Amino acid sequence: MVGIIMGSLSDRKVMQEAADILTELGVAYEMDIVSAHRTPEKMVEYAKTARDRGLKVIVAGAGGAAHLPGMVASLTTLPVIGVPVKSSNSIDGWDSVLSILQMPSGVPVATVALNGARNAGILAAQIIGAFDGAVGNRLAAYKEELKAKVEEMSRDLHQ
Ligand code: RP5
Repeated sequence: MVGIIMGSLSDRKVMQEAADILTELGVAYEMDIVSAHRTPEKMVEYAKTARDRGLKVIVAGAGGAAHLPGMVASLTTLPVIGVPVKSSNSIDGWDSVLSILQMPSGVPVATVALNGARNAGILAAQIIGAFDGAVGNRLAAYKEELKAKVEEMSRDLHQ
């Protein structure tokens, strides 16, 4: 249901967090390495066939001159969530953030925080959960867990 792609195997550690939360929320995903600059034909093929292959949302992560999310968004009508990855050669990650965030009008990429793959996974699940009741219910339970943790912190503070 969710396609997770990344520009390099070096992005895997960050992008695995999207996969892990999707597993927790019971949302199926596939994962692949697709590079905008090094495998452009694969990127075009991936984006153009994504809808017909049954994907509903694409989570795309890349670092540096991170063109993968934006180029994929230009080739599909599926929602694309972009994860700026702070790669080893990056200028503090600003290169990744700005190249994913600053899309032209008409070609949106829902950009999460630097290395924010977990939020990308949650957002992907929320898009699916808008139409899938079971996923929606699991998300509601997840939000309750978040709430319970903060309430516990508050209790600890006042003890
Ligand atoms: C980008 O360049 C990748 O997304 C990765 O974040 C970065 C470095 O790639 P490698 O040199 O590790 O393959 O294309």
